[in-house]
Amino acid sequence: MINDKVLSIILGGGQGSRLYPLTEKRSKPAVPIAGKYRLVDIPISNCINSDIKRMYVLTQFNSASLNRHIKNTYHFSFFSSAFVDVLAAEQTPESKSWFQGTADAVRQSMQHIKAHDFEYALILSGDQLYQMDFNEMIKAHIDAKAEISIATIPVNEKDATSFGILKTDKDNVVTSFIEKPGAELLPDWTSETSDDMKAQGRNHLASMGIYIFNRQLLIDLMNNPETNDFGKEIIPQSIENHKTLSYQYEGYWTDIGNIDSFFEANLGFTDDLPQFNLYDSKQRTYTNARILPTSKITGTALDRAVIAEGCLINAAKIEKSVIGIRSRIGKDSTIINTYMMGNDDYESLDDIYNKKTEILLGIGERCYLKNTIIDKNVRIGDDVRINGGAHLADTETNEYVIKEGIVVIKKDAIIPKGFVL
Ligand code: ADQ
Ligand code: ADP
Repeated sequence: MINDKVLSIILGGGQGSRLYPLTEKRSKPAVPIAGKYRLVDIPISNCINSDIKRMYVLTQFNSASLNRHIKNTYHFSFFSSAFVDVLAAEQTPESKSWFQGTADAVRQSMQHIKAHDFEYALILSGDQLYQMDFNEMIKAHIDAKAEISIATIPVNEKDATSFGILKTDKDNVVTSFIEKPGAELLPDWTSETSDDMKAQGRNHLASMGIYIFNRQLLIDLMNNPETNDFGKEIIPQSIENHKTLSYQYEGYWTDIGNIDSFFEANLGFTDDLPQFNLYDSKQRTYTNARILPTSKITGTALDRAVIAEGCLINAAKIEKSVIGIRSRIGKDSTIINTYMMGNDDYESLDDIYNKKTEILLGIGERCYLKNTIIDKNVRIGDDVRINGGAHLADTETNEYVIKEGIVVIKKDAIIPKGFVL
């Protein structure tokens, strides 16, 4: 089987500054999404669904929550060669610094990667939401006798400046590549796309940051210490001498690398027909099987609410919101356009009745929260009103950050009773 010849390398994130403050206390792959998953579950699930079972997750710093999540979630049979291992930037006699970029992350991990028997390295981003069968891409790579393949997707002009943009010949072989071109260059970088894509104004072919490299080529390229990044250096420098195939994909795919796109992607799960289908038994999304109790909801008007397990909800209204595991929401509160990540644990009845903490975990009574992301283990007192939106300027305090009108309450923050924003 070809899948046995593939080793997957998941780029778990650099400093994660674009997702700050969600990455303040954890590494990017450990950021919770859709109420019960972590970012890293998406590429790992795609690999498992494609029968690729050897995965490294490269991350800039080693967070306890990432290690715990991987350790608690991905158990494989004793007799199988499958594994998901985290490789954090480490100091060795050869390298004393953190990863300088995506290629440098792979380079610094080559001693672990090379120890495996594989023919194709599948390099994936850790911050994208999509469901893709990698076997079709691998098959196209082998059939074309390519040395490198890049998964590509048509994008519109507005988005094109954020991606690597490429052009191909009639056989889908990449002939030129430019990383994040300025808007003035775009007219020279259009491609012929399908009628459906054209109708949506998607006339530029973007790299999805998903690559296949043949083993020996990857080893050779990693021997050149001058290159730090796939998009900026390796790909543009390789296309001339190494046959590079564009594998075009037209399904749902979104980059969730910043707060705005992360928020949109999470609220997307409340759509009538979410573009990312969690309810598909052929393409499961795996995560920690936490053995949580059912959610208990009283007196709440629910409209497009996605509610994870283990919640205790007495709110008046929840609209277009994702409520994560073990969330607690008090009486008469209203939650709109919000992604609440939930809690790592419950407070005991003793703590609650004996008022050991003044403000309980979760959201208090008579609160109004709109356009917010509430990180884990937050305590919001009674009568708090946070009305996020474009009228709020970007700012940061110890408790929250506002980015493009979205109010992000930081992990473990305590918002006092009666606070208004
Ligand atoms: P970007 O997403 O902007 O563009 P980059 O920031 O390099 O590229 O990130 C790619 C992936 O690698 C992300 O998952 C990121 O978290 C991770 N990453 C970044 N630095 C890392 C590091 N030092 N260690 C470990 N992981 C790291 C890339 C390509 C574009 C392409 C887009 C598609 O360069 O050509 O269009 O992806 O999203
Ligand atoms: P989840 O995936 O449910 O968010 P985490 O792995 O982040 O779970 O753990 C949630 C909390 O449970 C942690 O903050 C920690 O206190 C506790 N916990 C879970 N697993 C362990 C473990 N193996 N050792 C110690 N604490 C753990």
